[in-house]
Amino acid sequence: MGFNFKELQEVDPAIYEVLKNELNRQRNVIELIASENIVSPAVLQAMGSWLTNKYSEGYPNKRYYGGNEHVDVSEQLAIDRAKQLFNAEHANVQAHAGSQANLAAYMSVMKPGDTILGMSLPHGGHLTHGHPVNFSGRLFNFVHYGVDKENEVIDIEEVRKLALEHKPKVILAGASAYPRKIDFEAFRQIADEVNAYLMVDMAHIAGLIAAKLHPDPTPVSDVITTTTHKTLRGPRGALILSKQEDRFDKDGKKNLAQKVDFNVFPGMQGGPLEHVIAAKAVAFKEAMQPEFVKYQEQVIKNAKVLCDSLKDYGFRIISGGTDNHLILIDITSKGLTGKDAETALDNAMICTNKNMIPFDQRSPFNPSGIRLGTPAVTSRGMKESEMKQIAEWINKIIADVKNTELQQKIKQEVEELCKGFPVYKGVELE
Ligand code: DSN
Repeated sequence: MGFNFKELQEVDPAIYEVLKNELNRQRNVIELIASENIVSPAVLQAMGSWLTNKYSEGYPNKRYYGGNEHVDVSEQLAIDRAKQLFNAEHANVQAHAGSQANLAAYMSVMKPGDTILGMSLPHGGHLTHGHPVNFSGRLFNFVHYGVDKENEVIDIEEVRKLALEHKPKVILAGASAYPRKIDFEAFRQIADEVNAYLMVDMAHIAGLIAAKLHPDPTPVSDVITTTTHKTLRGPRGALILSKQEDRFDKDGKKNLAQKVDFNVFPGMQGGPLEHVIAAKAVAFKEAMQPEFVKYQEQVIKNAKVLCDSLKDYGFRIISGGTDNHLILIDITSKGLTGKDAETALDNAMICTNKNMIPFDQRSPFNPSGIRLGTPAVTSRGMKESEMKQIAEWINKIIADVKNTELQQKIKQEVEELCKGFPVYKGVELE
């Protein structure tokens, strides 16, 4: 892999040191954070390029600055590939991150103060799905649905009941800690019953959807947001897809696609990150290859094996299993809190994150759960046998959580395993 950091080493040894240390960390860690992944060298090269020098406010062929003839090509490729990958009518590739994508999408289908029905954060939703501390909860009137207390799966009857009661302008489907398939068609039916837009935030599962391994939100949604760096395995950033037509404003000055573009720029953002947009184009191309489908199949297989092995060790799994890339564990079933478990696993270089679980009695700073995911370990080439090994390590650490000697011993075993699955082979930082 062709990367040379000589100039950086000379100009800024402190930052060079951070890059070196972080590469070593990524090489020696079992990365189970469900929202992380490892991008390809091609994505890294596009992102770490001189395209960052260009100002290109506006859209391809309609810019406020000169000299955009080349970034017009990369941005148009990103748009066309995103549309092709998800079979969407319109794509905006400029959103800097998932939060910005969600704000632009909200502003395209609502006005501040309007009512929107989304999934609550402790039940698997996201901060930008109406949490009171976030812009979303401050600007819009969010009503929240959750999962059923018994089976911990989205309670679609509750969604219908709340929709009929509150008559939201928008219904939002999508989650950041939900291990089951989402039935977008059922959400569409409810949206139709109450004359609402359907918005989907598919950030976690975009890669699975691109590989056709999860129900597809595109035919039934008005607007879809996603980050590009999770299962989709692109650069850190976001994407908005939409229908051309606005179903409730057919004769308006702008159609829905135009509203989305307007709300990203000039509505919310300034200059687009053209180096990141070029890297998104590369990632979308990679996601169209047959190997990408095989990768996503393995992500799901790995999650199932990891989940089943943990279940066999007596862990309580939220909803009893997983259909996607992530597993949510009620770690109080082992007499621990999410924070204790995260710290102990971290000590052995097994990286997870503490997470709220549905109906959590604890606080977000020390919740009852941990969330695990398989996108990053699968990108390294790990398969079912490694998942069984990881589950065994997790079980040993959690069973004897204060045993720092054991954590150090497992850390060495983790390092040994990681050597067989190199990250950015050939990049050597002294
Ligand atoms: N922070 C992301 C996650 O971990 O799911 C969501 O934004």
